Amino acid sequence: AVATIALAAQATAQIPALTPDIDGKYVAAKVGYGYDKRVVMIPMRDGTKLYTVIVIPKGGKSLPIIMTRTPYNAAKRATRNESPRMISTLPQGDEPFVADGGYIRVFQDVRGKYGSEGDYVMTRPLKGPLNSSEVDHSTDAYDTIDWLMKNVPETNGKVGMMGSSYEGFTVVMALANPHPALKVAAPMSPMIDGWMGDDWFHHGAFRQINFDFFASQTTARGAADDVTRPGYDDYETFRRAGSAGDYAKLNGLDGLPWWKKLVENTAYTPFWSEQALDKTMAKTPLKVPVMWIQGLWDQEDMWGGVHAYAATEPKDVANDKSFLVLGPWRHSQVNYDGYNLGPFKWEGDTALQFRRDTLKPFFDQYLKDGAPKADTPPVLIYNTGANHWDRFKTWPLACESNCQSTSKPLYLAAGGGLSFTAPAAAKGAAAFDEYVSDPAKPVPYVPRPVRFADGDRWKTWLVTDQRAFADRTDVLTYTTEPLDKPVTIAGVPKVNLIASTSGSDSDWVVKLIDVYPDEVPSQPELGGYQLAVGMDIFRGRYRESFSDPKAIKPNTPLKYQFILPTANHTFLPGHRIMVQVQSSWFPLYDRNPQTFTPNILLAKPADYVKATQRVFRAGDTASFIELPVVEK
Ligand code: PG9
Repeated sequence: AVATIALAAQATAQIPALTPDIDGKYVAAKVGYGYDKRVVMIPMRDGTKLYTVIVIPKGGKSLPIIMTRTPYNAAKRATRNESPRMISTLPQGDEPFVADGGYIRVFQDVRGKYGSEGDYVMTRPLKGPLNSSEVDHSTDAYDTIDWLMKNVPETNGKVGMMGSSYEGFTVVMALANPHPALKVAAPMSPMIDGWMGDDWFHHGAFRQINFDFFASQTTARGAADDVTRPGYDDYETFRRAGSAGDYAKLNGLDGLPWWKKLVENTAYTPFWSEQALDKTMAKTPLKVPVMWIQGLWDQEDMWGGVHAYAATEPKDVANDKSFLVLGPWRHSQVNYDGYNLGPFKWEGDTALQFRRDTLKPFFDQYLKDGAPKADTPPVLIYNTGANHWDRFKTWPLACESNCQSTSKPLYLAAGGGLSFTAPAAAKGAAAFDEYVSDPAKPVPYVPRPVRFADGDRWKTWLVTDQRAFADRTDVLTYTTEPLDKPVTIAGVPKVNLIASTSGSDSDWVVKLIDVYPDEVPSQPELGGYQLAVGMDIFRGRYRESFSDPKAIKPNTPLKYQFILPTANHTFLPGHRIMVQVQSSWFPLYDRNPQTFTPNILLAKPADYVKATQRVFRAGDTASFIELPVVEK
């Protein structure tokens, strides 16, 4: 018994007391780090502090800063990989800038998101009628730059800003009243006018894919839960729900403040027109050189970059402030690989070529002490048919008047034809083609099943083969003969549709398509491919006024004029040009009930009716697309 007691005492002495293994004291050893990452809370003029990550090359001196202001988590944006190398830590798009340790990089959370204090307001408008507070993204950018100038000893006192989409919008905001140290800016696919053709609406038609976006943006300060949907096919889910408003209600999104703003501003109210940044930027000459950048198949912000360029260019009298770059890219692809978009392959990595050979020298010129003047073309645009970059002095090359070439009408013709020759006046009854648009069976925007959550499908949807829709009985298709010589367009195609509906409201979707030859030996899957060069939707109730919607007079041919996305495209010999017309594009766009209701977002099941649609094509009711054809 004595021995047992002795053994037990010995065992107790050897067993250490239980202690916790997370003591919160660990600091990772930064072995071999080529940079310093500082996280600071920068105070704004109203006392709100914004979470800011500053990444500085080790030993850096007299370096310029490139800044991005984001609603998408600055800490994450500054951490592609956890790596001791700056090039690996920062996003892919930054590689040319940081490869030689020549730049300081700053990412900041906008107010109200992730690490930043303050209230979040979706794309917070500039101070003024829509913003009675003393702060906006322009003042926040100003205050941040001011702080960086005083607190980052490694800088040479020069700042550039770049960023895409929402981050492009914050770049443009900083230009409204730029800090003197802001020397250059590159808004990429910036959100400029959310009603005309960026994110929220296109010519008044609501983009339902944004339910997911604003739910993720406005249900939490940080990362929000993913939106769940009951079925695999969003086409069916949204069709069953009814109107966009019914979908919002069913999913508990109708209480979100942003949804209420959308419902109150379904038309082009001052809420939209007053915050359209192309209008703001047009008012005063640019103080800072700006390179407006976007993709030619930009599925989110197709309107912004080109319109902001067009708005600022006239006041750029010395031709040294407003530059335009359009690549063969999807939304934000400028910051990733640019070898291809879907099955369309380009001459190398067009995105890297641009970042390395054009954007970096442009930033260097304005930001690096003693850097040479860059050889920046006023306009750099990829020709998506001939497959090469074009450097132009002005843009567009062709338009209705005062351009190098004058646009040419391409007429919808009898028997599904399409021709540059004006059709004769119809003898007897007016010539038209007809289809029935049935809201119960809307035309899908991509072949079903439709998955908004499938990011890869979304990124390439604008280059979807339009053959999937060409033969539906509710899609009209018009095609030229195979071309015997190239036709190059460089500018903005404009739709002149003369159409009637048996309903009292209607949507019109028009697509300008390059039809590939029946056989493409080098890439057989492109044989007969119908590639949309530009397509868009127009909500008929806005025919006379964007701000004051009106019912459409039934069964009356009326003119619908709207623009298609900007294009620089050569239709090659052997290809055909095609135009498709339809009245729905679901579920990307909510359905038009085809009965005039005060607010389409709140339409009720009884409002949805079939309508007989006619597209006219002769004499003074000829429908055509004004094509910006370049004459040699
Ligand atoms: N296209 C996105 C967005 C920007 C602004 C408002 C709403 C959406 C984006 O990619 O950031």
